[in-house]
Amino acid sequence: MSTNDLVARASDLRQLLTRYGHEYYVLDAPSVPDAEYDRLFRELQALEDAHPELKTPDSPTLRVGGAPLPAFSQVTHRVPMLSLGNAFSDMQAADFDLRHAELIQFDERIRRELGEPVIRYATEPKFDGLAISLLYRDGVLEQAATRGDGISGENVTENIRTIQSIPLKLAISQPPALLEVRGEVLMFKRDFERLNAEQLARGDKTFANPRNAAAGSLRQLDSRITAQRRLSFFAYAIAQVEGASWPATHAAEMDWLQQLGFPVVAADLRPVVEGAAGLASYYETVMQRRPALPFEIDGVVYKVDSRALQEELGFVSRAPRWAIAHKFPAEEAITLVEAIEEQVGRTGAITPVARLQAVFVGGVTVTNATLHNEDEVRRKDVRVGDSVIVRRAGDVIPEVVAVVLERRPMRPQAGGDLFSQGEEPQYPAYRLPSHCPVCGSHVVREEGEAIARCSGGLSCQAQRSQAIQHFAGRRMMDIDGLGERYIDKLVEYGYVHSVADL
Ligand code: JCF
Repeated sequence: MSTNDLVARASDLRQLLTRYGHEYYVLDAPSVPDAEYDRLFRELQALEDAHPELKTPDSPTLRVGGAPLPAFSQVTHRVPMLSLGNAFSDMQAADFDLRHAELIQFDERIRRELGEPVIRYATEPKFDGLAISLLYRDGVLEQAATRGDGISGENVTENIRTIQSIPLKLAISQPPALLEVRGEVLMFKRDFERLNAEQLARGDKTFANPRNAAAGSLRQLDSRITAQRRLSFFAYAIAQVEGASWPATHAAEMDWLQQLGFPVVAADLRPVVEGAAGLASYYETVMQRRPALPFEIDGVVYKVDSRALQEELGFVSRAPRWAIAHKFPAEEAITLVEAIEEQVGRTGAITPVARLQAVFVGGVTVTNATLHNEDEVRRKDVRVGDSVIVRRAGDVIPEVVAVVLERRPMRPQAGGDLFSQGEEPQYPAYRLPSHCPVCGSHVVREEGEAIARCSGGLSCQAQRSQAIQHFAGRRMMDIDGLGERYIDKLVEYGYVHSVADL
């Protein structure tokens, strides 16, 4: 091939791969099989390897990562990365005005300052990830930086290029001379689960939540590691534009970002609403949808939709006066393990349960959290006296995510002397009891099983009681008035030994 042909082929391949990648990773609608993408990718890689002068800063081949950096360099943000003021709602309150008092105040303040009767707000989920700033010059990604302290952050360009959904080149023929886009890097829940399973299988450390996993993956000096983690991105704002006009509303800005090739959150999750009532109903809707969303959010964000009105409102110190974050109840909290006890299920399955110092998490007060099974307790090394991160998402059973090891109660090591004053944990590692805590029968755990069981069968009061509960329950005989407590008493006092006695 002539040099001209090579240049043209490389350019065609880049264009095709960019389009197919966008279809796959942003639109979720691939138009070619994976094998075709891989074939073209390898062709471009081979071309660039043979003719390094063909490499360009927007080449999809950069997405596999490159040589490790000695350290991240610091970059000063051209436009500071601000924070948002907060509002909270008390969802326990029955009355609308009490439940959403802070929202009503926010809307009143804005209306008063603008002298407008009704304000239109752009809404969006508040992503629980890491804020990133992306700088495009003449349509090509030039630099990506973390928020840092808001004034300067770390240059993570190499790592950001490995995120498949972030355009290396804007999807328009006449790109603005300069465009700075802000958004959030995060890890989808399913990618987080998969990563943790892989880490576990490899004997590497697992991450406590998708946010930590995203942060840990983005802050790798070796971008080839970042490339192997599935990170995602959502754009949520423009920080500066040169050489194109800035859309007149936030909603139009989001639509434009989408046209330029950026992933933005689905349109039904970012409606434009009116007034405090519109905000409140959006908040309650998103809170309902939260557990089913594929990514974690810690609240929602409201912005005055009109850019003209935003400019009129301006900024206070480090936050815009025209936007706030409206937080959801936290899904994670730290509390103390007071005891670890075992629960015996209907089929004898023994589940270790952490008895916790009461803590408000996920909108309710939690005093127990499941530890799943013996291996899980040992893997997480949960002990009495430990401070633990408890998580309750949606309606799922609260669980202990991790121990805060720095807070573990320690004592001087037994047998230590002047020269070896080590410390050891005050409480021993957990062991499943050898006998059922309810009936004293042997506990057995079959080879290859995660679950240990009480071998007592229906001679075990716990198994009997739960068998009867199961029989009387909604999914079986649905016997009115025969609930858990009543059955426990009937079994405890020996009035009922089996369902036949009912
Ligand atoms: O997570 C978001 N949707 C979000 C977070 C959107 C924004 O416009 C933000 C933000 C955090 C800080 N703006 C700022 C200044």
